[in-house]
Amino acid sequence: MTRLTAALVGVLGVAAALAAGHLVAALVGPSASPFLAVGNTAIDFTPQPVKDFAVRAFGTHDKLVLLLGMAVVLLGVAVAAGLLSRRSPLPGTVLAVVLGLLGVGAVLHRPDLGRLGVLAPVAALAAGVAVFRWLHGRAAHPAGTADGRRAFLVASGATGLAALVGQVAGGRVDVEASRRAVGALEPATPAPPVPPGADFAAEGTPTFITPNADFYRIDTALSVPRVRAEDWVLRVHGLVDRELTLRYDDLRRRDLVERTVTMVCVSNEVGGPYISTANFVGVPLRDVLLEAGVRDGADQLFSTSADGWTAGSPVDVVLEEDRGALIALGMNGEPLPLEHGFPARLVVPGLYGYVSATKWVVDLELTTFEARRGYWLDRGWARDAPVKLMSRIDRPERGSTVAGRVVATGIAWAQPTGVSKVEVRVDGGPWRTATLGDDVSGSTWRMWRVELDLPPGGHTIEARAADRAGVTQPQARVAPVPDGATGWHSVFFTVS
Ligand SMILES: Nc1nc2c(c(=O)[nH]1)N[C@H]1C(S)=C(S)[C@@H](COP(=O)(O)O)O[C@H]1N2
Ligand SMILES: [Mo]
Repeated sequence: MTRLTAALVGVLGVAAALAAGHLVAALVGPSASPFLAVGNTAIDFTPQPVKDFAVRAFGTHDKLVLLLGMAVVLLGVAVAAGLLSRRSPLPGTVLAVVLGLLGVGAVLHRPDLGRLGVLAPVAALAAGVAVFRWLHGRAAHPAGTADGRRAFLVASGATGLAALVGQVAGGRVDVEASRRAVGALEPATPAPPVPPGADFAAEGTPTFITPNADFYRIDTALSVPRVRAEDWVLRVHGLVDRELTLRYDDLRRRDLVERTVTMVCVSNEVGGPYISTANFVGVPLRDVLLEAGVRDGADQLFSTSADGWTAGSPVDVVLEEDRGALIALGMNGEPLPLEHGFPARLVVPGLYGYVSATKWVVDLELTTFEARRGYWLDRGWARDAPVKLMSRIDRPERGSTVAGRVVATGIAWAQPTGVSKVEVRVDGGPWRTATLGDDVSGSTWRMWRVELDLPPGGHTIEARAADRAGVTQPQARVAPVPDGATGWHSVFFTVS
């Protein structure tokens, strides 16, 4: 057998294994797909500093980088398995079994899969071993003859095609069709329109409402959970007077409300990009919890996603009438995009996403902070995580050169009370009060703008915000871990 043939046999064996696993996973739970299960488990086991590094280095592409890395390693293993097996199929068979068992282990480790999930990597193992041995037999046996070569080529082609079909067919839980069928979610109570003076987008701030395609995205999901609206069920249970089981239609038939809310990630650095604003449409979370009847002693609302991710929010916060916490179904005039939690997610203004904003939410348990711990709590992050008072400078940009008069703009946020003032200073000089954009609500960011006359040369601009309670944003720099960054954003730029 030539080296090339041997490598091809190895690669096709692995392709067949992945495709078979993927196909079976479509039936027993998409995250059982062996490649994804191994990837997800790798994420769970990755040490926190490495995760932080990956997010810093690759931003929201961190997961793509992981998948590509795994694909390269797997390709290497497949080629090696083929090359080692030129004389006998034994080494490749052993490797296939080891890889399969790795998949079984990964699936067993997933919190979101029942025992049936194991069928996917078992199918992968069986298909991998069978196809590898079959192709090996074709390649080794009638070596050299034209007929033998043709038979091997046909067999390889058929395997490649079958693997492709398995991979494509496995991915098709038709959640896109389900989302299209949901159609428009008309709120009975729309959000007040955002006044045109709310942002300074022409001068460098973000638009007040972030388009869905630009909304920041943070989650641990390697593949987006694919839950169809018609299959979705939300269970409300635990320390309640009566358990509720809510279906999508139960919720969408209610009077929906629309609220403009700014969401922030706790891992946002001072000056960072992980903040966005949308019009969310949904059902007040408070109403649903009051229907269930929250018992005394329940201090935590523990929410679980379809992929097993969990978050714990303070019950008193989510029950506040003015807080406006939602079970959201829609975002900016559409059903939630898949990456932002379709069919349903939680949105709680003023709490960082990791303690409140569960996407693909399927379970709400009223419990205590003693009894259960959300996903990020055992990974170094705090239990209590209200969003911190913060401001960011968007213009001038770091390191830029500005000609003539400088228009500085930016954003500030202080959920749920709202921003009352933003001040800027240049080169440590006196503070100047910026003009604020029109106010939308305490649950959203507030944009600011100030014109500065500066001499040519290098300058450093700093900003600080104050909230409606009169608290001023603290100067001291604190890193995001464990409960959010603080400190004044400062930007160095040059006037020409
Ligand atoms: N199921 C699930 N929900 C999740 C997360 C997650 O990893 N899984 N991440 C949370 C975090 S840390 C943040 S900041 C917000 C981000 O929501 P977005 O991706 O829609 O911006 O979602 C939250 N909800
Ligand atoms: Mo986050």
